[in-house]
Amino acid sequence: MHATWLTALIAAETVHSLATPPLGYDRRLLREVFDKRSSNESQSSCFTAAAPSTVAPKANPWAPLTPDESLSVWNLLHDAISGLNLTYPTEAKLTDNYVFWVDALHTNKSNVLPYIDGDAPFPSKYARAIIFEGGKADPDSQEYMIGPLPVSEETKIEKLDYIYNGPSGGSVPYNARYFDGPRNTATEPLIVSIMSNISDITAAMFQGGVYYGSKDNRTNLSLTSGTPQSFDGTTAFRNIMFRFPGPASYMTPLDFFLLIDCTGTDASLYSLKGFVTNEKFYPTIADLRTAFEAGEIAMEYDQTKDADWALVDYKPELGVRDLEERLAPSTLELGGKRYKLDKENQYVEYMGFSFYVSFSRTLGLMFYDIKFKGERIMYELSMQEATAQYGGNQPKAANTVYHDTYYQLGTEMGSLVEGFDCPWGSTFWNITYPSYNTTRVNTNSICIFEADMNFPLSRHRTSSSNKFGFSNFGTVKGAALIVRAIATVGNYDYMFDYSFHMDGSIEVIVRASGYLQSSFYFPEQGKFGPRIQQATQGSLHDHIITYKADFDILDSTNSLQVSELKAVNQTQPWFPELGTFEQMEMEVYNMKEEAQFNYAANNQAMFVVLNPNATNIWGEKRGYRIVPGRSDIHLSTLNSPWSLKNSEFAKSHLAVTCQHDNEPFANSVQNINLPFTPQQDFSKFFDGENIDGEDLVLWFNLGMHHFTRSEDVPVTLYTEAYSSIVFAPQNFFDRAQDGDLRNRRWIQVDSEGTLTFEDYGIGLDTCPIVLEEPTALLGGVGTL
Ligand SMILES: *[C@@H]1O[C@H](CO)[C@@H](O)[C@H](O)[C@H]1NC(C)=O
Ligand SMILES: *[C@@H]1O[C@H](CO)[C@@H](O)[C@H](O)[C@H]1NC(C)=O
Ligand SMILES: *[C@@H]1O[C@H](CO)[C@@H](O)[C@H](O)[C@H]1NC(C)=O
Ligand SMILES: *[C@@H]1O[C@H](CO)[C@@H](O)[C@H](O)[C@H]1NC(C)=O
Ligand SMILES: *[C@@H]1O[C@H](CO)[C@@H](O)[C@H](O)[C@H]1NC(C)=O
Ligand SMILES: *[C@@H]1O[C@H](CO)[C@@H](O)[C@H](O)[C@H]1NC(C)=O
Ligand SMILES: *[C@@H]1O[C@H](CO)[C@@H](O)[C@H](O)[C@H]1NC(C)=O
Ligand SMILES: *[C@@H]1O[C@H](CO)[C@@H](O)[C@H](O)[C@H]1NC(C)=O
Ligand SMILES: *[C@@H]1O[C@H](CO)[C@@H](O)[C@H](O)[C@H]1NC(C)=O
Ligand SMILES: *[C@@H]1O[C@H](CO)[C@@H](O)[C@H](O)[C@H]1NC(C)=O
Ligand SMILES: [Cu+2]
Repeated sequence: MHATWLTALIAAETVHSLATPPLGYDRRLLREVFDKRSSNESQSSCFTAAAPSTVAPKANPWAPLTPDESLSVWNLLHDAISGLNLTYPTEAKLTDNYVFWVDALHTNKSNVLPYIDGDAPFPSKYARAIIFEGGKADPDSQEYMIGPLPVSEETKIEKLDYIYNGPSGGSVPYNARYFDGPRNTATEPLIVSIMSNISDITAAMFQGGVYYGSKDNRTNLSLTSGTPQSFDGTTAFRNIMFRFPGPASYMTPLDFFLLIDCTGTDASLYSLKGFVTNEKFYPTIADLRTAFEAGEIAMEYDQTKDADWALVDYKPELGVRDLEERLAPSTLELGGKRYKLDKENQYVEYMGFSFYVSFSRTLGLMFYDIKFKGERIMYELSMQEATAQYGGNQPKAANTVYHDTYYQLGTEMGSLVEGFDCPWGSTFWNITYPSYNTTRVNTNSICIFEADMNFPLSRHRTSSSNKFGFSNFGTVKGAALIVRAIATVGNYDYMFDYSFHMDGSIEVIVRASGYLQSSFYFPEQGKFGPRIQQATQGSLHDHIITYKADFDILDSTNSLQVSELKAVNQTQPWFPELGTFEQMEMEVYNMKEEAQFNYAANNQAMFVVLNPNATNIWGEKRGYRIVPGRSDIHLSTLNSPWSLKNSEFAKSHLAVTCQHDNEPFANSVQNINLPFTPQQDFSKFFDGENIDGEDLVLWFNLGMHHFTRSEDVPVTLYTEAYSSIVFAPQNFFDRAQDGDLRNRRWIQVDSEGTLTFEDYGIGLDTCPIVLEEPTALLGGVGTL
């Protein structure tokens, strides 16, 4: 490899950079642009040599549905013999039965283990389908399981109740079900009639802004309403906020809210609950008009109509930075890819690690059977929910709690830009999921790459009195394999990273960028966030990202050991002058029962998942430690009505339960509209079961308290908005797993003072200085 070649390559990459995709893009169009671009890239990039292939030991039993499977499930559901009486979704009305979505059903662990660890047959595959049943006398949303697949005489359609612990299993009351297109459409006439009536008022308040309906060409306000839209499924409501439309409408909110009741499937019964503006409530149009005519309603600040300030494009007016025209440093897998893939089975091998990848339309990436050097560490590692809860003295912020699985977070994982979202030369995988009777492809939406950690994994220089000041000097390269996807769910771009480190540790990281859901600025509302634009306040909120880690340290018999650091007063006879003195010691015990718990104050407790029946060579129990990282938090409010009992998983740092086939998920995807009567109540998992020496599951939260700032404009920055956790071997091995790595340097000085430099044949050919002149580079002890 030569420097000139590298320079030429970098120049080529610059030329091939992708133009900014058009705003307000059609997703299909964007996909085409990306596809064309990636095929051009594969002709020109020098780093696209595919990863070596491998063959998974077993076919992937967690795989998503294939296009054939999902089409046959779709056809079966729509066949008259199913008795489901389904209408094609794009033609459906509220009072029809139609499919919301279809996905693979989570495979029971009890069926998988005998297959992956033994000779049992491939576990039967099932689909799950959520069907909106507006055609029933008591309309609801009902979930079904369909299997076994492929569809045959034996395939049954059964109600899927067993994964939920709420009162009605897989049934969600109509008023709490996902607020989809038909429900939106049903509320439109009421909204239009109200807003047309007061168009003179909104025009006076908001620079001519009016709403006559989303399709009316006079309309120049847009609207949004968040969740929850029901508390218990008996009623439904929309707390609507108006904004200026455009690509950055999240950043141009208006101080005008319309609250409506939209209970039931008969839209003629929907009604006005009132208006809110300037922190006052007006129950009727007449009340609003009276206040308006009395001059009590006027805006102190104008919202910006042109939101160019909120776009992530080049802003030359910010100035020029010296040398910034040069290409920034990049991770390049210069030595060739060091991981192997079985693409068909979505199976990965890297530096002793092996694991399967799967995908769910709601949860996104999932990892199964994570092993290191052939020994199982985790059965499953998956994201379970991305919650965000806001605060503010107006209906939208106060009312907003998001569960992003409700919006099918997985399907929002979109194309990644090579060289920016992921390093040049990364492996890109597609995501596929059923969409009605077809299968949709999000191209290049998962990337896999090995990255330089840019710090050594380990290093030491032993001191000596010789002229170099050391006798031995070892340093080991730090690298990790990262699997990444970015889901743009409405305003936010959540980046999910799963890192597999050389020493056997596993790191989970989530980052957030994208638009704030902001509010209209009021000078006295600083307690809900700062002013970030002329008329915009960044709304205070929490992000809580819940994950499941089904540890199987060697096997499914595990315990959760706590080592609490205690300050104790004691005496030591050889220090008589001290009498009683304080020092620390560990109190070590296993947790006995399922529990939701927090990290100890000052992190003075270590939590280790271990196998009570396996010891290392030193007789210590083999385990993995839970190492808290950045911003491992839980929700700030534990008793808010908007997240009362449907967000229990977000209310502690950690939780541990016994693994059960009927408790695969922390949440249900339509739980958001049921805070009082959840379909899935995570707190019910904790029913006193013993966890000591059982198959246990660790649930953990990452996130951040989003103290918004003007630097959230145009979008939140990944540098600050991130959270992480590490799972690190704790007496799992007999010693650190770095001794077997040849990507290291070992420098010795013998008794004659001769220095030798060992590189194990591994180096960067374009930078040979170290090999030629080690003494010059190392220097030694000297005086100036
Ligand atoms: C791909 O390369 C061809 C040939 O150089 C060029 O005509 C085409 O515009 C490129 N497409 C994109 C999307 O860059
Ligand atoms: C099927 O659903 C439609 C509404 O989509 C309804 O009019 C019809 O009565 C239903 N048929 C049966 C047999 O339930
Ligand atoms: C507007 O609303 C007022 C108060 O509800 C009502 O009296 C009036 O008839 C409405 N006007 C129109 C044009 O709908
Ligand atoms: C809305 O449209 C009207 C009529 O074209 C125009 O006068 C007004 O400036 C527009 N207001 C906004 C906020 O776009
Ligand atoms: C809006 O629609 C009306 C009726 O369809 C049409 O007459 C009018 O020209 C349109 N106005 C604009 C600005 O497009
Ligand atoms: C991703 O999907 C595109 C379009 O269907 C296809 O051309 C491409 O080969 C797929 N890529 C991978 C890695 O499977
Ligand atoms: C999907 O359904 C639509 C509407 O019924 C039909 O027009 C289309 O042919 C179907 N496609 C497939 C692949 O079955
Ligand atoms: C140790 O003893 C000192 C002096 O009595 C006391 O102040 C301190 O709180 C004790 N520490 C602990 C951990 O009990
Ligand atoms: C595992 O250890 C537990 C307690 O440490 C013990 O009760 C149990 O019998 C052991 N199981 C096996 C299979 O060795
Ligand atoms: C999975 O396990 C649950 C709970 O034991 C059971 O009800 C369900 O039928 C199983 N599902 C399949 C597909 O075997
Ligand atoms: Cu945020």
